Amino acid sequence: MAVERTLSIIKPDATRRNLTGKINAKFEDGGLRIVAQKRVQLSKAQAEQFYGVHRERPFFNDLVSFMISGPVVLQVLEGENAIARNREIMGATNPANAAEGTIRKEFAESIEANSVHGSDAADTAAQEIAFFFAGIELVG
Ligand code: IDP
Ligand code: MG
Repeated sequence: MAVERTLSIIKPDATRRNLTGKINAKFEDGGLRIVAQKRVQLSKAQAEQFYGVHRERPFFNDLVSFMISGPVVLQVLEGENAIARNREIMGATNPANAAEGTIRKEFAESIEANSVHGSDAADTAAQEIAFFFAGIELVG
């Protein structure tokens, strides 16, 4: 196993309900370290670019509106197998399918307002981290 970094976003449904600390505890209890974190309001252009891979999907416009409906917490998580590990801690995209104890099972409101984003592979993790963080912000 290798130490990896992955991008996490605590989404507006969760920041609105003051769940940042509870979600961070899931990451830390799951063996991941939060090595960078900042709370921001995304612009429409940033959300569209970030989710550009989903541009042709029917839910794209709603997803962008949701992601700019309130502040998000951008994070870099680090640990052994962090990319896959974070996806396990998050749970399935649709909370109806998420396993017991996962963030989405416990906190998600819907398939769209599902509380967290996590990178899905090494290349997207590197791209997504670089999209939101400068090298100087990553101290490990
Ligand atoms: P992921 O976040 O589990 O990687 P993706 O398929 O990459 O899931 O979708 C990105 C985000 O788009 C999801 O987290 C969710 O917020 C939203 N989304 C995905 N599928 C649907 C859908 O069928 N309806 C509404 N929103 C969706
Ligand atoms: Mg995804």
